[in-house]
Amino acid sequence: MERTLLIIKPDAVRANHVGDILKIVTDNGFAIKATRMMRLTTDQAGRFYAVHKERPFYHDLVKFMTSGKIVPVALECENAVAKLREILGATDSTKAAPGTIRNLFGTGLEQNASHGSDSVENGKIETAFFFGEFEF
Ligand code: FUP
Repeated sequence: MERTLLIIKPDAVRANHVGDILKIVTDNGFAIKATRMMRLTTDQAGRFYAVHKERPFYHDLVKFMTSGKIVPVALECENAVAKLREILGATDSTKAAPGTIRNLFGTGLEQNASHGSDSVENGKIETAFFFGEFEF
């Protein structure tokens, strides 16, 4: 069974959309394997987004991701990585297809309500970033 990481970002947690987003995810056939609510430190957010370190938006992204609590969620289903990205919609919420999570709950490119792993390998790495094997 493929594993992927969903993060409900600070904008969506602040707006009280955690329940709405989890319902969409489970209605689409995903099993929730592990979750928690937490606030990332600057160091943790910087490490999570290390691949974007040289990009101009990195500093603001880390600031946003540490601006409030997040809800990381380890999900499993067949084709979990591609399927989650499909129901999240385009990275820029203003361009996300109607009915997708970013369309419904995001407001922009940075404040896009959610993160989904972008490859099967990153699905494994990112779920392991937040959850130990004993939590599965
Ligand atoms: P995604 O894989 O959909 O999360 O998108 P990217 O890896 O391209 O971007 C990572 C995060 O950086 C996204 F959540 C949005 C944010 N971002 C910006 O804030 N500004 C940009 O110009 C590009 C991306």
